[in-house]
Amino acid sequence: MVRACKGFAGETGINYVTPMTTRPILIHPDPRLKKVAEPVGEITDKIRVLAEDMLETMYAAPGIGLAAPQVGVGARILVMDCVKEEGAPARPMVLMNPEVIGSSDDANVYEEGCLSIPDQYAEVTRPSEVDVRWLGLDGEIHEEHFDGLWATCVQHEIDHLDGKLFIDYLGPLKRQMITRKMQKLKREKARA
Ligand code: K1U
Ligand code: ZN
Repeated sequence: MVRACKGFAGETGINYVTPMTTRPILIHPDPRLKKVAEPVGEITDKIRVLAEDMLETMYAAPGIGLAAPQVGVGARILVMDCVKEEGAPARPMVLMNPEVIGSSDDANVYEEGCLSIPDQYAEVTRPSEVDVRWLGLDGEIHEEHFDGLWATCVQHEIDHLDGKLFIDYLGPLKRQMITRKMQKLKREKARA
């Protein structure tokens, strides 16, 4: 589909007419989800298209975040929009080479999900607030303090860039049970 990315304008720097594509999301277990992603060097058109496709894929899923390894690209790029509103994108963000540069001592428990582990949810404890530094599509370094769902989401997505899934925080039995369910789901999808 070719359409103007009006909704993605603003801080993402994506505001031109371009084909937008959703990409297939990898399902756990997949070795590409376990790899540490490579830092982004130059901001090329290929990177811009990837970021745009990731936002499109995230909104279509629907989800509040997505990391490049989930669409099979081993680059340190994540997108997120945790504004809970129906309809148009609210605050689409593209973070490249994100780093947590500070985190609160107090923790937050959130029942997390993952687009690579469909229909499975579990409580994960993480710092409730984090300071994050990243490279934006505008070529500038950004820093922001995140709390609430944004803090949970950005940590979940940075984990993806380090080859880590939310189930890695669970005990071995629960993790194995979820992994088996996903193996079954993948076998069924392959047969269909
Ligand atoms: O990384 C991902 O797989 C995306 C994931 C992000 C996330 C969810 C919950 C806690 C931390 C990180 C999702 O978006 S799962 C879907 C989801 O949470 C959601 C979907 C529609 C509306 C609201 C939330
Ligand atoms: Zn995830």
